[in-house]
Amino acid sequence: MQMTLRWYGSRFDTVTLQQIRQIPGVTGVISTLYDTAPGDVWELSDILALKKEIEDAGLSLAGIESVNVHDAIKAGLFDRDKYIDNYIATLENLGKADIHLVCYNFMPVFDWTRTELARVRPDGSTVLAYTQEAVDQLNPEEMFSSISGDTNGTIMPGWEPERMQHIKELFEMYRSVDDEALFSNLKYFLERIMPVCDKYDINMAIHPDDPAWSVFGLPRIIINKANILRMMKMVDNPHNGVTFCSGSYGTNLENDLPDMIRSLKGRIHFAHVRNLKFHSPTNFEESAHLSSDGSFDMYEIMLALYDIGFTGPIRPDHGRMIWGEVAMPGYGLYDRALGATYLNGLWEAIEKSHRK
Ligand SMILES: [Mn+2]
Repeated sequence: MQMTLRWYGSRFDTVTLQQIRQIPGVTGVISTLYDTAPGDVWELSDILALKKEIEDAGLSLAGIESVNVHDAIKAGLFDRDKYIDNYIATLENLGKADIHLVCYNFMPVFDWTRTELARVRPDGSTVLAYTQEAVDQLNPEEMFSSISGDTNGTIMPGWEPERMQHIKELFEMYRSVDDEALFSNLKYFLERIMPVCDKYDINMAIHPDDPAWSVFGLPRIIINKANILRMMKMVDNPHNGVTFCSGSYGTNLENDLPDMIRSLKGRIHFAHVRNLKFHSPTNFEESAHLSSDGSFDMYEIMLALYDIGFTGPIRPDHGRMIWGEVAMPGYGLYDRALGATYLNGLWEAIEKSHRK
């Protein structure tokens, strides 16, 4: 296991590499070329420059989150092959730069959905939160404008203003795409990219849909154990793997997180570990990482990762906004640093108790 933090690049992130370097036990970052659009080919020189900047700061570039998949691929449009060719060219360049992990998602239109970006908790910290009741009262365009005032001046991944201007067209694109069609479009994409992944040993790690159910009538497939096992089997290659995100699969309380982890042995290439606090099955907020602050048993989650011999990068994913920090919601320095330290503590305890 390698503890990492997500980092958006020096032009976009409020957190610096020097700060990340000082968090004990964090040895790498997960980054991206944040100013590329889905469908663009990533230039090798840009990838190498990003890698060098990170390594010069004493950290490693442990993987990419994300190389986004163009909507034409997800919706299975007539021109999808052009975008898949570009995706393959990007993977080829990442492989040449000795990068072997790519996180992506296959969610139509939105990367993720929250109804509040700064819900105030009793201790005064603020967190991202979701209530189904709020979603049911909004249309998708209102959803964007309702949260866009709370981003602290940052651009949130998947909610880029340019994209949201075309939201009606995006919904139109997916009108005839149901879960089965989305599965088959994912299979087509994976079958085409597996040869380049085999050549460069690149682990593809699909991120679950968040929340793990359909919103605004859009299809959603990466939501539970049955679907993710189906996905593994439909393109049965170890490079076709997953990002296990406890906070995303955990949105559905019927998902047994440790059991899911154990069923995915060998196919979890990347882990996001964070906690949620539920007020009802459809009203939750992102809590601190500690088990006692949320609804999940974080020890059992880390133990399951240990038991399957997980060796990939892990990150504390989102954190609360605390101590007056102003940053991208979920991506401040302080609470993610506390989360990384806590998860490292759990891991050390698990490791040592197994050695005895
Ligand atoms: Mn995640």
